[in-house]
Amino acid sequence: MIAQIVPVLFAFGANLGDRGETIRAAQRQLAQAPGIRELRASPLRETIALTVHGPDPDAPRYLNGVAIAETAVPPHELLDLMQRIEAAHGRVRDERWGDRTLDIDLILYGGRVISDERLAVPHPRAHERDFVLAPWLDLDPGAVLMGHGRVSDLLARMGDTTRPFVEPDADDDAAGSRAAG
Ligand code: A4P
Ligand code: MG
Repeated sequence: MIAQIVPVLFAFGANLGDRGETIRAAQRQLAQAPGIRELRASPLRETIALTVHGPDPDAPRYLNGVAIAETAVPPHELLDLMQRIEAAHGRVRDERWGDRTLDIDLILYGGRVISDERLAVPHPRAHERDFVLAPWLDLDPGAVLMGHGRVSDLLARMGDTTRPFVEPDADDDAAGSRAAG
């Protein structure tokens, strides 16, 4: 059987280490993986940590972003790949919703509904999370979340507590040497 190519949506979160660099590196690794193409990543946003006790303004802030791509990789193989990339960036799993160097979630896999012991897609909590919806809206102002409607409406209803994040410019060194010269 020839695998079908489907659009997918990934979400990324990090609140330990060099958050932005980790997320960008993970996105490059996904983009270069066999069977994944056309990856387009959102701007990153700075967000308040949501813990099992609720939002915690004293916990290290997260950077969050999303990326869309096209793939023929089956969903559970994609999850394996995501978890290998998390592990390569030092992800440790101890407490649920605990601090982490990198979390990659699969929000959508084409129009598929998956619910088993390893994978729930569409991601069951995406619709109530500004840190997923806001960067998605940055990337795609017309975005629609399967089963929940327009992302702009969802976000307007819940309120957006995220903040744009200005990433260090990759050309900083060049700019610095220009300024110095
Ligand atoms: N799993 C099931 N469905 C999926 C999916 N669609 N994508 C399973 C990825 N994984 C999925 O995940 C636990 C298990 O979920 C995996 O083994 C996989 O088989 P995990 O990454 O080990 O643990 P987790 O992320 O702590 O758990 P959970 O419940 O998935 O967390 P959430 O709901 O993703 O929330 N606050 C801010 N500001 N920003 C964040 O990004 N993220 C979380 C994690 C909490 N607070 C946050 C943020
Ligand atoms: Mg996760």
